[in-house]
Amino acid sequence: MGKMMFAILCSVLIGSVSGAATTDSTATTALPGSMLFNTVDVHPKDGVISNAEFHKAAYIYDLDGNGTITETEFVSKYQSALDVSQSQAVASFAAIDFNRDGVFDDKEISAVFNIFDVNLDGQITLTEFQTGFAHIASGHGSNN
Ligand SMILES: *[C@@H]1O[C@H](CO)[C@@H](O)[C@H](O)[C@H]1NC(C)=O
Ligand SMILES: [Ca+2]
Ligand SMILES: [Ca+2]
Repeated sequence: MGKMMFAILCSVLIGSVSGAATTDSTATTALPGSMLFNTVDVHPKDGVISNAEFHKAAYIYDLDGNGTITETEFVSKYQSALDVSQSQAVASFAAIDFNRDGVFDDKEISAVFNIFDVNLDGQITLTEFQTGFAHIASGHGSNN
């Protein structure tokens, strides 16, 4: 993705940080970020999530294995995996489906990775993951 697009994503995310702080700070505190981190940091299990690990984890949501992660697949899996309501899962999908075509594609997976990877060193630490995940879990991302 271009620098411009990334800057837009960052500003959107930063915008949502201040919004989240004032409106729903309690909703994002109890999320199983570290548990999820451990399921993604697997190969190698070295305390950071690489781009490859992140992509691999994302494709767990491709339930029929046809190479496309649809909104239906994401919402279904995310809802059961994280024990959240359907509307929360839909909001989380909306936060990562940047072009709003109903598919979470490779470009968007990379975009989310880059948002999580705050210091842009190509790795996501547990702290970076928990922060990024809290925003997506609360439905903040591309749209508010
Ligand atoms: C995968 O299936 C979905 C419908 O479930 C469809 O929209 C999509 O185009 C399919 N992708 C491929 C690569 O066949
Ligand atoms: Ca699929
Ligand atoms: Ca999309």
